[in-house]
Amino acid sequence: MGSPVSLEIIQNIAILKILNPPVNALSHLVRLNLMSALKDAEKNESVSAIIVMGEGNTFPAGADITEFGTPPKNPVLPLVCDKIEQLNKPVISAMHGTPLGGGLEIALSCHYRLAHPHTKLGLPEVHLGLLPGAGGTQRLPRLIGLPEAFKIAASGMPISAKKAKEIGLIDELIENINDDPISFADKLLSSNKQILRTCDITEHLNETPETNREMSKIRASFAKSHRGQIAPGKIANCIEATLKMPFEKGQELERNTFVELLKTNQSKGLIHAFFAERKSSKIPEVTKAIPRPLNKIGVVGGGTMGSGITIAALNAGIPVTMIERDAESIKKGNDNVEKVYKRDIEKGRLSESAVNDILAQFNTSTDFDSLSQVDMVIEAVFEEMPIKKKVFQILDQVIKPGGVLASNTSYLDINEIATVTSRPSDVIGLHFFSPANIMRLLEIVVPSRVSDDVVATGFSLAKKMRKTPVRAGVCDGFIGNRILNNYGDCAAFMMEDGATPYEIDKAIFEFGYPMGPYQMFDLAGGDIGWATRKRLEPFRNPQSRYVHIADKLCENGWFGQKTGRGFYRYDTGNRRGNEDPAVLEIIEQERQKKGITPRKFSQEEIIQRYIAAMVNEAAEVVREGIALRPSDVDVTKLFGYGFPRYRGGPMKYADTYGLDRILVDLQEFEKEDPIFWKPSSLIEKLVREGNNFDSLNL
Ligand code: 3H9
Repeated sequence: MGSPVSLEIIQNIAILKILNPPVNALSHLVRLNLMSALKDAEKNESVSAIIVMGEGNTFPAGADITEFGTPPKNPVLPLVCDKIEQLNKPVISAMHGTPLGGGLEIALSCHYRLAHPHTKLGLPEVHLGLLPGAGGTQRLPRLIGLPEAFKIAASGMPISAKKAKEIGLIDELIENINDDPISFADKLLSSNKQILRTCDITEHLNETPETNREMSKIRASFAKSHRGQIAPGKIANCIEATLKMPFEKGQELERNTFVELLKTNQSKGLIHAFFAERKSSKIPEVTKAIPRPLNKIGVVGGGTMGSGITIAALNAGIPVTMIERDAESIKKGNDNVEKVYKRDIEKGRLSESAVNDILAQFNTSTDFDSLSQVDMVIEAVFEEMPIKKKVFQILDQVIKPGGVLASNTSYLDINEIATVTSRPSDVIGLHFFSPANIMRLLEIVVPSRVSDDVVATGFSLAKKMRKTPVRAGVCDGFIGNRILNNYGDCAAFMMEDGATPYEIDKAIFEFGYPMGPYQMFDLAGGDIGWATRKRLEPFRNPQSRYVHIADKLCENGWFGQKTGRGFYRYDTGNRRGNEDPAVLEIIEQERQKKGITPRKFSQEEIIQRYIAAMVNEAAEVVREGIALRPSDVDVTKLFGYGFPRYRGGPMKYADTYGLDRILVDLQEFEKEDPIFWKPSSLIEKLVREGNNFDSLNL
């Protein structure tokens, strides 16, 4: 294997190119070779200037994340950056693609920075629970001032090259990534101002009341948007240190804080989430088959789900024909779609002409025959088996051979739906989450007779729509909703035994969820869960505990936000809702009927039970092969159900908490309800073997 860093000398200019596909991550081998190429260029007397760039797709997109957690090997990245900055020959970075994290830190230590206009520059370490650990927190404020540096490092969001030029992060925009840096170097060598070390710049390091005010404002806003996370505050501390200590001391603080953050469970959880998200699309069918084309799709149903799916497809550049049963429903579907684009225009996200171009790809019809030429049709009608079956019988008649027939069902048996068609190998489940144009998760449900290329087509649709796909097997509720039902039941038991829904919501919110389960049920609509409970009633184990409280609320017509009342009251137009004494009254009546004397639940116990119920069902989902691996459960819960990303997902959380401790909790709870709390045999096996869920993440 050749060196990942090449050194080419053109006249008196040394060009160092980093090649480590796919993203030119700064692995140990890259750092070693970069350091040695820098030393060669330094020693070579014919070299007057040095250009650093990335080969292929991008300038380095950061440190090699796979090396985190292993002992650091010299030369560590901060040393490479210092070496660049201290060279006595001008060093120019020529960036394209995504110079991120350690990649951008290399550029910050160069004496000049050039970037192609399409370049996206950023410091995304915060997304991994870390901070820029190779001088980023010390050099960026020196270049662009504290507030801008803090926003870039604490948001983790990349900025465009144009913006980078405006704020002084780069010196020039370049069109030709190969020739323009050489011209820049030539110009530089003929001037007398040649070496500009970022560590020596002081003009932005003035502590003014405005800077202090702005920093406090940004700190407060990140404390809210990154609630519960350690890294943003630490980033602020390091950035503010530029005002208080010399560069080397600031670097030391940064390095020590980086090492400290690397050891936290938050960073371990976020790094797990990074790889889990990418692993979820690595499934057997995708390696075996080529996806079918997706040039045009049909959507049946123009309600919330159907219109959301339509928008997701249109945004992915796929023309859509929407089917509804009559003119009135067509109008509603149309309005649902147009409303979203109107808002995009108002918010300045899209221009009017861009929206017109998108909507030119959108048709509606009441006639199923209009779908005859689509490559895929996604059914999003009422969640009732007879209705779904009727739609699939029609689709079987009208869709061209080879077209994919997909159902957006969130619970129902897709094997059964497939039986009404003459082509079960073309039938698949595509479970979108509401609002489908926004939510990243897509459960791809694989029935027993579907062909591999149809599954691969589902994953290809997800990619086009920039969704995060998870492969799920067929069972009631698939991965996400099946597990939700279990911890929903657990919450109901705690409520009946003494906790109020408000205490439960508070505990779960403070665990890191955006909202608690009862706020979520109110938002989604209590009628949805009610319909599922009624559908499952005939199959319920008569020995299993059942809590009637939610049904009682539904019987009153209290379906949540949409009816102004659910577990909370929304009568003042307040979307967060107020606690409702009438709900507490209903809960009390139910307790009395069952002779339950309410007891206190601490916040800690609420979380302990809630998570144990979630993990126990999730283990069954993995054991039965409904999810391919524990990390797929994590992705489902992170992207579809608001599990706090910095905890990595329920399975990662269980590993961190200790699977043996989860088992002890389950065994303890089992004493009060042996049916509900029966520990999953997978957890028992893993604990017996001294293993954890991560051992199954192949
Ligand atoms: C850092 O720099 C710390 C320093 O401050 C201090 C150090 C002391 N390492 O996302 P994709 C893999 S922290 C290792 O699908 P895209 C990825 O797993 C780092 N592997 O491509 C995937 O592998 P596979 C700060 C990495 O085109 C493949 O590359 N930097 C890394 O959609 C393709 O990735 C970041 O956090 C990495 N750094 O997006 C940037 N990056 O094919 C993280 C990617 O086996 N990366 N891989 O599944 C990204 O945000 C996106 O990958 C990027 C490309 C936007 C670059």
